[in-house]
Amino acid sequence: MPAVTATSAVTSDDLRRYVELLGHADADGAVDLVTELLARGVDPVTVLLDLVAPAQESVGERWASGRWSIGQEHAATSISDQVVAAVADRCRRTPTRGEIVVACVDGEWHALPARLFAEVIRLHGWSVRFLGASVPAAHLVTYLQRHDLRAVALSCSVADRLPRARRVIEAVAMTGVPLLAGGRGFGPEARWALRLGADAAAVGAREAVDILASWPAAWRPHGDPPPPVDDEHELVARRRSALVEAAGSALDTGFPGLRRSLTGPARSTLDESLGQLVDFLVAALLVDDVDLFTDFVAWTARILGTRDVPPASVDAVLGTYAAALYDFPRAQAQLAAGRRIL
Ligand code: B12
Repeated sequence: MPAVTATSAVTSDDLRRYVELLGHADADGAVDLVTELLARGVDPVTVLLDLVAPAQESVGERWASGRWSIGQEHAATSISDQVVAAVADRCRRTPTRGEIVVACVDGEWHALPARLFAEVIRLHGWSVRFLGASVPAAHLVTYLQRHDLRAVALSCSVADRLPRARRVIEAVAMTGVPLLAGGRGFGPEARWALRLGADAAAVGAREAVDILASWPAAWRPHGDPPPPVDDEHELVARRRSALVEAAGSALDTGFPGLRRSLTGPARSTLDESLGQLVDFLVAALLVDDVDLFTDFVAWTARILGTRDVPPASVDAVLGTYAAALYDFPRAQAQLAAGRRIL
């Protein structure tokens, strides 16, 4: 392996400059910066994974801590999208391997992580058809029937989409086309993807490149996934609206004036979190992993905390859900674990 020289890596100064340009919504400046890096000899995959991806993480952190508005985050992401397109344009490759379709799970709007992954594998010689955000299972299946593709790469960034990911994975399995699943929504080491029946899984694009190179040897060809433990996830999902309504009333009773006192974005973050807590509970029940739920509870408390919403209100919401779901033993256990970490 050749030694990495100072000029062939992305430096912390490059990253700082790039995030600053995103903060100023300076698209030309951002494209100029990556053009400069490519001219300096930085590998395009390094630009994508060591500049654009960590910068986007930092964008997420700034939004989470309330330092950046949603508008700033949207502007930054749109610029990173332009930057990825610019890298793709300046670094074209003649495909030497098969054709792969990359799509996001139905309801998953994080297209940029999937796009980064798609460009990385394209730079490694794969021919890529990129279908973008939120592709419903039926449309994906129709597409597979019309094109002769080597594999499907399914992207999921947020774990509350796992029930839909399961439907997509099951539908693709019927077509016989192998499916590689990836993205942070599939959990640590993408373990929930295998639980839902994916043939192979990876969190990051770099490991996925190795997995694709080893295709099909390292893949689990349509092995039957273990069935869900029971149907609690479906029964809880059906009660979503009633649960959210009960939680809203509990907040208004237990924390009078709280919701009215919040500004627009903080208020909508709190209101959305009521449904998201149910969605993550459903996903955690589906893959039977309490960490999925407790991690989200901790995340919610942190996000709401930076928006002046007390953690006790999250506890009150979980308490309301626990009372309403008294006859669901696994949901009870998850909710109790969620309340313990608050
Ligand atoms: C931009 C952004 C958005 C944009 C997305 C626009 C777009 N074009 O992508 C919009 C505004 C739509 C959005 C919406 C939401 N977002 Co958002 N978003 C982000 C942000 C800031 C950047 C995303 C990004 O570009 N990441 C790029 C890199 C960093 O992602 P990556 O996962 O490392 O990508 C690699 C791997 O995942 C892998 N990979 C990806 N796909 C695949 C596929 C395969 C097969 C393989 C093998 C690998 C692979 O390859 C990539 C390169 O290595 C992230 C912050 C973050 N840390 O990512 C939050 C973040 C993901 N969002 C978050 C949230 C909560 C939401 C919302 C729920 C907010 C809301 N209240 O509405 C919604 C959900 C929408 C939905 N249902 O999908 C949270 C998730 C928290 C959690 N606990 O899960 C994050 C982490 C923000 C935060 N810091 O808290 N978001």
